[in-house]
Amino acid sequence: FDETGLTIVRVETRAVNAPTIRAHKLSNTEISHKAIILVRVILSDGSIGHGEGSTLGGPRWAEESPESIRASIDRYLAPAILGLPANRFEAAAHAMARAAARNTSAKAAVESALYDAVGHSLGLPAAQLLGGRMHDRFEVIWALASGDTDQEIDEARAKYAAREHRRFKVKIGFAAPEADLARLRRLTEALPDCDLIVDVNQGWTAARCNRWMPALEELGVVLVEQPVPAQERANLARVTARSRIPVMIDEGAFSLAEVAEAGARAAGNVLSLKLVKSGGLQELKRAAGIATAHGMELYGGCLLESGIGTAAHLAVFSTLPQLHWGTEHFGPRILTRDLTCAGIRFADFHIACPTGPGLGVTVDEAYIQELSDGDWRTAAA
Ligand code: MUC
Ligand code: MG
Repeated sequence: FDETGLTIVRVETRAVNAPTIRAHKLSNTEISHKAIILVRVILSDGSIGHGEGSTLGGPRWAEESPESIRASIDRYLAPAILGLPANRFEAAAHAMARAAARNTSAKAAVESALYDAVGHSLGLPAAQLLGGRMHDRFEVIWALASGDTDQEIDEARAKYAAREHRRFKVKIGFAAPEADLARLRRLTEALPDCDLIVDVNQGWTAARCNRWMPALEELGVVLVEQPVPAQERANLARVTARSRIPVMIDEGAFSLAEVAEAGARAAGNVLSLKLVKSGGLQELKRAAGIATAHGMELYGGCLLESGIGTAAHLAVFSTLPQLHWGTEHFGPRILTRDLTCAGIRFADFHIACPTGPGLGVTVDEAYIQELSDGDWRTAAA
């Protein structure tokens, strides 16, 4: 028993497939629906918390799939935490770490739900439980990823005119570099007041980087994300050393040891922070600390989460002394309809950090019911 007397009594999962407003293309996958595993944690006082397990294109962006996330929660992670004191977050994370290696998206989903549930029970925002807020809002980046330049120009101009976004991340690496460069040139000409970031999603070799990074520099691209394969941290270090544009490591650094290695080798000078990589809110804060200790800048990454996962990220981001590049949590807007109906607010190129108890969002139960093919499934101890 703990100070509050609260225990974890039930963990439930549910699979939904939420449509996106358009196709979203990466170098290695393309989606028109976002598969999401939702988690619900129920405490002994009846408090409920929600979390979200994210993937992109099945096991394409990383090794976890919606099916594996749900199975690892139901079969291993939930039994490991059932009956534990609810507000001992470190102990719950430790129990999950012992129950399963990696499975970071699954662990992050459960931990998000736990913070949400305890926050609701105590009437405190999750950010308060993570050290307290230092920021109220962040500049929010939008991703251009249809691959159709005319459509992307129209989309970006509309976002800019509506004061929704003025920094854009362009997904490249699915076409030849010559074609990507031509597309980027048209985008820079059409969006003179906007910043462009490119995400190659591991699509280039180090040799291609040597050949094409100077051209990106010439176009005024402000940041290049994960140009080479994830496991090639030595090559990423070489590319970073040669580049005058900041280089961000994304798929190449999941664990704290990988973040430390990236920092020590200067494999990237910016880290993309994601729950799906860190495996939990506390671990995400630690990743930020390790990167900062190595002099890396921080970027608030996403994996197209709905408002639930977005709020979990914002809870952590809001407690960091500095998030140099702002965040790309545009997920609630890429879905035709978000899974939350209150708490997520975008205004004047920014996203506001929710302030209510727990994650500070209201889950749209009716819409979730509409989207999912089954009911909540209870994990047995
Ligand atoms: C990634 O690799 O960054 C995040 C935004 C987006 O458009 O794709 C994702 C994944
Ligand atoms: Mg990326």
